Amino acid sequence: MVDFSLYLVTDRTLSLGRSTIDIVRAAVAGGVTCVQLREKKCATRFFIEEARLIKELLTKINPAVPLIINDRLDVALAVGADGVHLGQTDMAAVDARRLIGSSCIMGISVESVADAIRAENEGADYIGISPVFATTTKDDTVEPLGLQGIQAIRAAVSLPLVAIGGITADNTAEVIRAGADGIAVVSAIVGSPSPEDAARALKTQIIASRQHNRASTA
Ligand code: TZP
Ligand code: MG
Repeated sequence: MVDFSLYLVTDRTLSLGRSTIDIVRAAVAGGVTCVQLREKKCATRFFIEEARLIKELLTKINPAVPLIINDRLDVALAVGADGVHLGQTDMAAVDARRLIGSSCIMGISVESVADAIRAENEGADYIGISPVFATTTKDDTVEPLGLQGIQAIRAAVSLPLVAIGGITADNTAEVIRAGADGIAVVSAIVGSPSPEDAARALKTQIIASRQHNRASTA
């Protein structure tokens, strides 16, 4: 069972000159439970080399933390990554599933309740709700879905839900209370002077808000 509670999405352009591998190492030390390698502009060979290094690192420091590759099934298959993450204009989920097989994790970004229901029907393992809040990290997002968007998707599907977009330690609690199983962040960790401390602060919020959810449903 994969723990999607604190999901790091990498971005070399926001890392203040630090390497992705150093960011990942620090973030995992701070409590990140899942890592997505997201490379929008680099040679395929570089992407594969980097993915292989990060897979080796995770296997060494915390084998329970899966490596998910953004968009590129070929890169995921080449390095034996744990999963792939696809958006609404990437390869269709049914085609991807045929290529990656049943044991590879497949995450799908959704921008509406209808997308979420389709992703569930098409064999996704988890859903990324995108974006929850406004963000400058990604420039082709739809209007933010907000906390109401999380609630509506929570009511429609039973897959694990990971919220992404504009999430910080200040709004993590409301995101979890709205029904997300986890948060995915780029800038809150990658752009922090201390990715380890940033991850730890987010984790603290997640744990506290889960306890709050449990207490209020008991
Ligand atoms: N997909 C939807 S929003 C987003 C991605 C990759 C970027 C989120 O970045 P940040 O910095 O956590 O707002
Ligand atoms: Mg994509």
